[in-house]
Amino acid sequence: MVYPTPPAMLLARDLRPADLDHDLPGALLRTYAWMFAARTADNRILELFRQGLIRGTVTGGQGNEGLIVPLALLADKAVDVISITHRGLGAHLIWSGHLVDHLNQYFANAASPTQAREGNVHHGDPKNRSLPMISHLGIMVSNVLGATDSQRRSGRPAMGFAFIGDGSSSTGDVHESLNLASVLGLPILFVIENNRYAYSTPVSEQYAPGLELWRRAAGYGIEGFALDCTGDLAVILKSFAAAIDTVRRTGRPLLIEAQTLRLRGHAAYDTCDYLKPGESDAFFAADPLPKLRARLLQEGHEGPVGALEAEIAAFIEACLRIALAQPRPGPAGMADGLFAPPLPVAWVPSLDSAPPGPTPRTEVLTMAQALNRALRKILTEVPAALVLGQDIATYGGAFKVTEDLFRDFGRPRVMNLPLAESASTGYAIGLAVNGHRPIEEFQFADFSTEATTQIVLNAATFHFRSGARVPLVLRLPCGGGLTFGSFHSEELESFFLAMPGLKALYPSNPQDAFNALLAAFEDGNPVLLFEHKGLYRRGKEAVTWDPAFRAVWQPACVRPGDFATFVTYGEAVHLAREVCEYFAAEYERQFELWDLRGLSPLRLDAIKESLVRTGRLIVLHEGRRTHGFGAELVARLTEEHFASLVAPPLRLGALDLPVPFAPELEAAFRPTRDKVIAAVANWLG
Ligand SMILES: Cc1ncc(C[n+]2csc(CCOP(=O)(O)OP(=O)(O)O)c2C)c(N)n1
Ligand SMILES: [Mg+2]
Repeated sequence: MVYPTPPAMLLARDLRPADLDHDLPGALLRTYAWMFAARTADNRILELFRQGLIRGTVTGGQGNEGLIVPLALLADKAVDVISITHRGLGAHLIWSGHLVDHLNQYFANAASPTQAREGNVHHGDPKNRSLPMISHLGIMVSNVLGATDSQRRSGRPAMGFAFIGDGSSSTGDVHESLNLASVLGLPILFVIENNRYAYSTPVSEQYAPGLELWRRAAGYGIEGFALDCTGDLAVILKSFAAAIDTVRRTGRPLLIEAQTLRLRGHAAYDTCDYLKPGESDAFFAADPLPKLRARLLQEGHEGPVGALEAEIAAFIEACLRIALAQPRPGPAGMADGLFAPPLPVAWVPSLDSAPPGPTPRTEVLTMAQALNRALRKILTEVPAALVLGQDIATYGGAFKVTEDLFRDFGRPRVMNLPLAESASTGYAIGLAVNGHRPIEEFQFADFSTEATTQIVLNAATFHFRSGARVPLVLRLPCGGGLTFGSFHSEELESFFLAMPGLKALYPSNPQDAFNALLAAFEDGNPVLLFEHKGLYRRGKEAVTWDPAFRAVWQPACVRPGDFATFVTYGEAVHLAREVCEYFAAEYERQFELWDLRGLSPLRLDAIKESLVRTGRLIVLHEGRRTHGFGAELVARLTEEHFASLVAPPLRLGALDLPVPFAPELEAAFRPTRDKVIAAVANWLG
C-alpha cells in the first residue's frame, strides 16, 4: 500500500538550535506546519469518534501543541528516548511513522502499530525509542530513565523526554523517578504539562494552593523552571533548545513546568460543566496556534501559511480515506503474541565460564551460592546483563546472593538502587526494552507489590501490545517459616500469575536454582524467579554445568510411585518427600512426587500421564489455599482425566490468614509435616 506523500513542510521533522539563530521565520513556519497538522488531525479524530468510527476514547492534544511540537522537533530522534502521553499526537507524528500508521492505531486496524491490541494514543515505536504508554499515569516516566540509560551505556549521546500532567505529578512513580534520575545522574528532561486540570480536578485540589510544581526540582537537587507554552513560540523554542542543550551536556535531569492548555476538556465525552463561566473562552483566547498564525501573517508569510494549511488538510483527508479502508484485525496469532521467542545465549559449557576441562567442574554449594554462581556466569558472558536492587552492591544483598559481584564487576553492571521498587522496576523495563538484560533483586518478594503495575500491567503486557521484548528477570526471595511475619514471608505466585504475560520458575534445590536463573535470563521475557528464603542455606549440594538446564521449565519426577500423584514446588518439595517416605513406610503406599519447577507456562503433560496411572491427586503448596496455585493445578490436571480419578483430589496449603509472626502461630498457619500427614491419612480414609 502506497501512502500519500506528505507535504514538503512535513518532510523535515527536525529543528536544530542553529536553525533558530539563522532562520527564525523558517523555524516558526515549520513549527506552525506541525502544530497545524497535529491540531487538524486531533480535530478530525474527535469528529470521527463522534461519528462512531473510532472506539474507546479520544483525549485530544488541542492546546498542547505549543509544548509538544517544539520539543519533538528539537529532540534528536536518532538517539533520544520519549514516552508520549495522551496529549501528544503531535509528537507521535513528528517522532516516526506515517500519518496513516497513527490513524491505523486510532481505528484499531489490523495494520496498527499495536496490531489493534491497544487503542487510541496508546502506541509508540519502541524500535525508535518511543515507549508506548499504558493508561496508568506516571508509570512510563521510569521507563524513559531506563531506556535513556541504556542508550548512554551503549555510548550514544542520548537524553530522555518524560511527560507528566499536573494530575500525574501527584503519583508516587513521578516522585520516585525524579529522585532516581537525580541519584543516578541521568539526562532526562521532565516536562510537566500543567493545563490546570486532571479530568475535572483543578490544580487547587491536586496540590496545595500557591505552590509551583517546577520548584519541586530543588528538592531533588536538579534544575527547574517554568515556561508559558501558550506564549511566544520563538521564546518557547529557544527555551526548550537551551534546556535540551543543558541536559545533554551535563547528563543531569531538568524539570520544566510548562503552562499549557486542554482546549477540548479531558476527553471526547467530557461535559466540562465543572469549568467556571468564561474559563473556556479564556483558554481559547490563549490558544498558541492562532497567535502564531497571526504573527506569521503579520510578518508577511500569508502565502506560505495558506498554502501549507491547504496542503496539510488535503493530506490528512487522503490519509483518512486510506486508513478507513484498511482491513480489520482478526484473532489469528493473538495468543502467540503474549511472549517473545527466547533469546538463547551461547553459554560457555562450564559452571564458571572457564573453558571446560575433560571432567565437568562441580562445586558443592548452597542455593544462595548456586544463584551467585549463575549471576557471575551471566555477568561474565553477557555484556548486556546487569544486576540491580537494594543493598546488592557492597553488602551483597540481604541474603548475600550477590556477594562479591560488585567487587568483581563494579558499577554500573552491579548497581544499588534507592528504596523505590516501582521506579526501579520501570527503570529495568526501560533498560530491557532498549536491549539491556537486567536482573532485578527484590529484597523480599513482599516488596514487589510496590511495583505491581510495572510488573503485571507494564512489563507483562509490553510485548503483546507493542511487539517489543522485555528480557527481565525479577528475583523474589519469598516464603515463610523463618518468623518474619506478614510482610517478609509471602508467597506471591498466584497473585502475579493471575495476570497474563509473566513467566515463572520456582526451584527447590541448588542445581535447579542455577539452571533456573540461566533459563530465566535467556527467555527474553519478564520472568519471576521465586527463591524460597528457607532454601538459601538449607544445605549444600553438588552443582555443575548442566547442558539440559532448560529442562527446568518442565516438572521433575522426584520419586516414582503408583498409588497417587503428588504435585508440589519450592520448599514444600522437601516436606512432601518426608510425607512420601512416611506413607511408604507406614502405609506401604508409594506416591509419585513431582516438583513443578516451572509455574508459568505450566507444562503438565508428564504429570497428567502420572495421574492417569495413579488415579489419585495430591497438590501441596506453602501459600494460602483459597485462590492458591493449587486451585489452578487441580483444575487443569483433573479436567482432562476426570474419568480416571478414583478419589477426589486433595488440595493442601496454608490457612486463609495473613502470615502470623510467632513461630507457634506460623506453624499453625503453614503446612507442616504432621499436618500434611494427618490430612493425607484422613483422605486415604
Ligand atoms: C494512575 C491513574 N489514575 C487515574 C487515571 C484516570 N485518568 C486518566 S487521565 C486523568 C487525568 C490526568 O490529568 P493530568 O495528569 O493533569 O493530565 P491531563 O489529562 O490534564 O493532560 C485521570 C485521572 C489514570 N489514567 N491513571
Ligand atoms: Mg492536567
